[in-house]
Amino acid sequence: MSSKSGRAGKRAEVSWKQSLSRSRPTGGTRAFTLIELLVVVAIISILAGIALPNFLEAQTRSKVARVRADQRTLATALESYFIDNNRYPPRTKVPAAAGILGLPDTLLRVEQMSVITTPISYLTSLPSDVFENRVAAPNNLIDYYDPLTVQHMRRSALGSNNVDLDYAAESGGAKVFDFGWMLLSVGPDTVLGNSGNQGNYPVRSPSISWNDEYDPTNGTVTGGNVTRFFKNGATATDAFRTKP
Ligand SMILES: [Ca+2]
Ligand SMILES: [Ca+2]
Repeated sequence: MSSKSGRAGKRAEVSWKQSLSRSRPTGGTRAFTLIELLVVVAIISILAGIALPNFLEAQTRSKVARVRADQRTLATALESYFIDNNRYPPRTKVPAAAGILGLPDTLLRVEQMSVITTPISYLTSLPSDVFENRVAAPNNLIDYYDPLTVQHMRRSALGSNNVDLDYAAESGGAKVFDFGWMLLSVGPDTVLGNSGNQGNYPVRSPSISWNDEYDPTNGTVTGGNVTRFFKNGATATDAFRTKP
């Protein structure tokens, strides 16, 4: 009798223990506590904080490399055009008053750099500026400053307020298109100048701070523009300060 009741008591004890272990919240033994989760979240955010700027910098660096490669391709196309036509393409529609340029009518009607892609395809399409992906076409293209515009900028840099057509007349007509072009990307800050204006194509105003060249040693994202000049290795000084 006593052994029977003892066995029954043990059984009751075991089932009580089982029910206790079952009723104990599993969260207490297996899941993470709030503190542990917070620590994990903190560690992840610290790691992300380290990795993200590196990733963004790498992205910016690769975009700059892409712009330089596109400018090199454009430069090759421009030089090929020059070999065939003995002048670089005029960037903008030349006004009627530009008869002094002595250019054929067909050229006077030419606008922008469409002559690079048609009728002879020196390039299948004009490369867009990877830093202007939020800008509407055609302003999202890499800007091209033709020799006429560069000469105008050269005169501005020298403190002369002569308009470009004056220079065209002085330099003997179409010859003005054989010297000094510039290609420009707005660069990592995605704008052309201090006032936040975007790179327009065709360029509306030739007044930019041309000496503001992008240099990664100033920081990956800085205000400078990425430019390429008519001759490999030529600088803004060559283009805007030196007389041809
Ligand atoms: Ca542009
Ligand atoms: Ca810029």
